[in-house]
Amino acid sequence: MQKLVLLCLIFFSFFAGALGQTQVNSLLCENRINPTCVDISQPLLSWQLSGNRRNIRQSAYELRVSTSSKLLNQGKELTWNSGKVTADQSVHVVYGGSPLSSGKKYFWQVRIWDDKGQASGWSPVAEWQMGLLQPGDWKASWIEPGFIQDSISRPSPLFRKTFQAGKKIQSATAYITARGMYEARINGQRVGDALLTPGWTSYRKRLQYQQYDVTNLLRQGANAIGVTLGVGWYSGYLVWENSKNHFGSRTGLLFQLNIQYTDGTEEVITSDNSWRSSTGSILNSEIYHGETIDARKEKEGWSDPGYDDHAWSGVQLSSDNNKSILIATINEPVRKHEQFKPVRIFTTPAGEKVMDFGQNLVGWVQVQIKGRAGDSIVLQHAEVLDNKGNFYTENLRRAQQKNTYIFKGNGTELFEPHFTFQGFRYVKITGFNGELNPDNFTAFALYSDMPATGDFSCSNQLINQLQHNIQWGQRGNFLDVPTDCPQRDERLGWTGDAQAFFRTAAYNRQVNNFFAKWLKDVAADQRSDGSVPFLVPNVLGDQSMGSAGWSDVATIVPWNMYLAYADKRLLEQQYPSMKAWVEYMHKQSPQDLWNTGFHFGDWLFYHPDDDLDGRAAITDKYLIAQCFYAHSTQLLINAAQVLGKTADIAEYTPLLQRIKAAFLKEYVTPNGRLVSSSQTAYVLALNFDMLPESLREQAALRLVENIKSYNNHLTTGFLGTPYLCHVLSRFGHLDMAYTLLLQDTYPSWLYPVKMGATTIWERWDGEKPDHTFENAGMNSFNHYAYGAIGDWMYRVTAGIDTKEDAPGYRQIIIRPRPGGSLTQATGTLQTYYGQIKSSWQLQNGQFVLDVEIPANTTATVYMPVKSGNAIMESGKAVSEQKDIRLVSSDKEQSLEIGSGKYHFTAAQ
Ligand code: RAM
Repeated sequence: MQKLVLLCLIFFSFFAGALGQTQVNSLLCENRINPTCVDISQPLLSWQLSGNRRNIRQSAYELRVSTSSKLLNQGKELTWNSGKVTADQSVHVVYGGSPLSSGKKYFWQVRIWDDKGQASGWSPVAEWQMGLLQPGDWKASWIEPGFIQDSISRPSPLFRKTFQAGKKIQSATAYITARGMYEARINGQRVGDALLTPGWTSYRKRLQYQQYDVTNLLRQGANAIGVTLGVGWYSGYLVWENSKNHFGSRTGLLFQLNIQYTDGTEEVITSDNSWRSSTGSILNSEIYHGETIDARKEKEGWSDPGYDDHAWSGVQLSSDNNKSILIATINEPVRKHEQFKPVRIFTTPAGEKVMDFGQNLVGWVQVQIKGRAGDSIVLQHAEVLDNKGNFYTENLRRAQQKNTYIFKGNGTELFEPHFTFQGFRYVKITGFNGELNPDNFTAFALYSDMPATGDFSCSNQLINQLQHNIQWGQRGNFLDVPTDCPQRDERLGWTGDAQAFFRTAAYNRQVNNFFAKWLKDVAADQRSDGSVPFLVPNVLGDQSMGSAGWSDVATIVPWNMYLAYADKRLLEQQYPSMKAWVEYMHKQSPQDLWNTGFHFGDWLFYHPDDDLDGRAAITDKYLIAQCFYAHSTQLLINAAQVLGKTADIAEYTPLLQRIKAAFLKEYVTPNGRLVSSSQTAYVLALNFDMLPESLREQAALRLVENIKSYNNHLTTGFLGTPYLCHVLSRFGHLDMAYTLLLQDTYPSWLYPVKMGATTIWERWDGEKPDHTFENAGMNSFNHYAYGAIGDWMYRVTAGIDTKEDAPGYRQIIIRPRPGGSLTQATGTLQTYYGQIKSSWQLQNGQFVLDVEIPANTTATVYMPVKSGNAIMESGKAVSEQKDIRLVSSDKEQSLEIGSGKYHFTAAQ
């Protein structure tokens, strides 16, 4: 029967497609496919149009929502029927039906009318499930183990509960969270596949719970629930000072299972004082240090109903039973992704057994091997080998990154950790005397499960490897929060790194829910005077705040989120946080000059090894602060314009002028020379429009001169680097931007690539040409900040961008800018509307450009050819094509197009 329905569907869509009918698909609720755990009273709904002709637009839509998929199809008893709405909006349509209820599932579909007024069929049915909307919906109590916990090694507690399901089960939903991390089982089977749950938030103010459909794990009759906890971010070691218990010292569990029986009755099973507790095989588990598992201590069958738990302890109710801070999880969970086998197992000169997985990744190694009872196998993790080829862990500082598995000795045993992760390419094995076979070891990459959206490739293989490294830097550092690095005793949500990399991140993956969640923590951890922490979640305390370029995350990420995803609701929600941060700077700046306080400055800018002529590329920290003060104020004004906050526009526009005037007075000579003659100083002044028009051209020339004086090398740090090539290409120095991009001696983007890097390094010269290392105190080989060049590769080389006044790629810009020795480049981007593609090549004096524009959008395509050179599309002159509008000027030629695929050619 199912097969028949599927066949009919395939036939129908083929038929509809052949008829040229527009179809609707890819339905998203709150940016996700069929999400559970929605606690928003008016979720946002989006869909895509497709069809096989050009210029598809939506002229109207109709949405319907129901609590039953059957009734939905019949159009009966609808929770919402939007009726036919004349609008071209297909993204972030606000649910407008009757109030949504806690825990309920909703089914929905949409049909549209296209630009010809032709109706599509109804889309396939999608669904979402609400979370628990009121604190009172939580019937469960927070529980802790009933035994005295070992506060030093902290074995993972086990919790257990059995119950009878007296009737036939219709559906069952589990709501789970923990102080610490949890892994839950029902009747011996794991609940869901999310890892490191409940994820990391500012736990004192916001704690996420997850929601699982567990209908299939339950059965009529006896059932058992088993949950184990780790200390995780909640009370594990965090920050380099070897401190733990940042959010509390007592781990705990909150568990609720809502069962619907087929007879319409409901039963709720909750964590309470009837549960049992004990310990099992996890002797300790720390994010930085790894996990120790003693398989001999495993309590076999401990989450099955038949297990005998009479020797277990009871549990205690937590003294803190607060449920008011619980929030639904909106971002994608951390899951297992790529798998790697060792590409090489070898003995180092120091005599150690090491395996190389070929990729610096973040996750863990699963071991499947035989051993004798009581023997152990110890895995230590490192990113690099030293210049002698030995296993190198000094740059991990205090993080041990060590997993120890003790065998129980009955055949092949499978081990992997639960509440930790490692950053590594190399694994050293000790304690195991048997032969090491690659089959016994599998490395899994773990990261937040955000859909991949972008790709970039070109004719230069080193740049392609750079793109690979950027993407792996993102995978490894997007584990529920954006971190600086994933391996040493840090792994923290550094705000400066996140803002620097945001735009690149939003090309590579759909990061809106990931960052929407984190931005709420940014706002939650903002101090009452508006200052923003260096880290979010903030585990450094109330004094570690207010650095230029770090705290500006509060304005830079929301604004750039708006450009990438056009979600006004998010901008509105973040607006108070954006404004508070600008107000904070305002208060620090009596003469409109922000020249006080601590700043990281242009972090890790280039210091020559032999600083003989004193030319380290230092940029005055207050000059930087003033530039970011202006930038944040500008972004606040932008947001106020979008949100119609006229009073704020009137207030901040003159403030911005005064900030720029104060900058000119303090940091710029009358002839336009900046007091810091560094690349970053010129880059920031130009990128943030700090200079009057009349001084810009010569400032750009000074920047170029500076680069030349370093023999065509960059010297910028975390703050200058993201904008460096953008400033060069914007001010007419595209050639220099390409020279920097293609430079391969350090400092440069390709130097690490040439040294064999598989991720982005924290420092330009993390490993020197002689294979010695930079200062081990701060030398990560997986730090995404310098990967911010990815944004330029997508936006300038491939040329994919959005118009700022039609953001979220509603109106697309395709403006490829070939340069350097590149002969070909391709960028693709999955947007809410569908795929954008810009792929160019230089072929016998011709510029060839293949473009793909999704339905319900339009694009302006800029051809980088001399005006007057005739542009052809699929072999016909564009001037003769009705649906392409050519705008030609002395400077450039552009084409206005609608959706579809295009093949443009023109003489260069
Ligand atoms: C380092 C981190 C991070 C940076 C801060 C200032 O410890 O690696 O990248 O933002 O310092």
